[in-house]
Amino acid sequence: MARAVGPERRLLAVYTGGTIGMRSELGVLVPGTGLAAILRTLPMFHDEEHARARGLSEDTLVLPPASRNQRILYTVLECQPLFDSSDMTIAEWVCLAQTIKRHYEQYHGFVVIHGTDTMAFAASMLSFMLENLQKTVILTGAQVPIHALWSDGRENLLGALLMAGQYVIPEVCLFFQNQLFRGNRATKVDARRFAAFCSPNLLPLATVGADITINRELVRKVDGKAGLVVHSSMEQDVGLLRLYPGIPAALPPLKGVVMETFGSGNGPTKPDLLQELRVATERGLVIVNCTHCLQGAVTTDYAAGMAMAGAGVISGFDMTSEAALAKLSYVLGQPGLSLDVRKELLTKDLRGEMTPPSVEERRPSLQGNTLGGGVSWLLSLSGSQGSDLGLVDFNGQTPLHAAARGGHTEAVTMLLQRGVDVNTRDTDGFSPLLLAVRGRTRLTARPQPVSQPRSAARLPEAACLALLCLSGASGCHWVAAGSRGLPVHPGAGGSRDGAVQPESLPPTPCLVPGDLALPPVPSLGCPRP
Ligand code: ASN
Repeated sequence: MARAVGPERRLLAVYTGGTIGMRSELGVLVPGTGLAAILRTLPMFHDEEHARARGLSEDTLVLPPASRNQRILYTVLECQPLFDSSDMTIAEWVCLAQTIKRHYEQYHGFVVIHGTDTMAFAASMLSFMLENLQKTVILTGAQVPIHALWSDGRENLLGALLMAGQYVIPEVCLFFQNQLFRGNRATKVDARRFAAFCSPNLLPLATVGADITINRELVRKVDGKAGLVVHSSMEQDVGLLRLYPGIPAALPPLKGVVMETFGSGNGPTKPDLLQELRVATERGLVIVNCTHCLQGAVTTDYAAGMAMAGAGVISGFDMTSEAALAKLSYVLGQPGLSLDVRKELLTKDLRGEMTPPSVEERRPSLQGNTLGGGVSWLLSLSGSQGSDLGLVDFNGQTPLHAAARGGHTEAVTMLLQRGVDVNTRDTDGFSPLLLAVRGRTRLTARPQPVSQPRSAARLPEAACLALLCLSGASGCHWVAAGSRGLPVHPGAGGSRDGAVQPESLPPTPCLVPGDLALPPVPSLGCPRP
């Protein structure tokens, strides 16, 4: 390790994508172009006056002086396409290594701007690909886009440029939140906090505060005469297998799988992978998404996370993989539940094992198959003695309100069979039946596209009918649906014992309460259907 000398230090900043340059599109974060243009407008990243006086070319940016007699000049090389790093593979990292090799003689050091989700993989890969490295290579990125008011991107990128410009640390490093780690010792531990990385088994190579402290004895020594070798022939057919208790020698067809994903639950958006996941989940395989980070939760903030939800993968929120495996085993082992109810159970906190997002925090998700909190609460109780299915929450709602409102037929059926009162009014005066009818009204008001899966389109109706069939709708004054423009359901048949199938319902017309105008649905503490 040496302090870099010379009046000008030239760096190449290779921008591969990641949150640092992302923008929001349709409510999810996607890679954004034009990072150099943004940096040019930020005085901490570019001294235009100096650039003009010095006659620097258009593509060269220059930092304000960090020391009296040294300037750091840098060029941003923007990759095409840009990636959410969840989509990076060994092939992209080989290209990155070759890019560094191609520009090796022109620059004093290299900064790689990369998404955080797979940054530790990238840094590790590069450390093996780049042999006899004599120059500093630093990967960095951000948890929040650089153009946001409160972003870690500015500090991280500036720190990486300063470290690569001022010091010769001949290693592949990762700079995040004022710490310079050896790249192949770092791991992403937090999906949200700015201190996203740690190096559990090696102290940082450097720490930046008011002063920069370099752990000199940790920095690897180099053979000054050897030239850089890039190892491009990396085997791609390698995998990562986490053992779990009871793993069999040959994997049987599984019913449930915990999938460890990157950061906030992101994964590759390769169509073939997503298609396989979709086919598997549609066949009935239950896949729970857990982040490999120690802290943070699975969200649908990124397009790469939304894709997982779209493939039918269930969010494990902030569950550990250990808890998710145990929960899968428990939920799939319960007799007599439908697949939908099992999936709903997995999204609920049953034993304090996870923190599902509050209603306000919930983003519209492609999963759209969530019961209200009341049902998980019910189901967590239903196996134990002393459960009271008629308990209400602070809105005066029973689990049946949540199930009816969400149109979850099986849950409605089960609750009614266990005697939960269909006429209990919540604090806004709604009974479960009214909520189910209302759900159906809203659905039928908007014609569903023909391609809409039948089950999704029919659930509220089925729940409504289940309520009517199983409760007998006694004690209320009802008028036929026709008066409110609701179609009459033509089904036939039904059962008190099993789940009600939309096809096998009795010829009960779908009814609405005649003496009630339908007020707006109040906030129920559960997601809207
Ligand atoms: N999903 C992003 C990425 O890895 C996460 C980030 O950069 N903070 O590209």
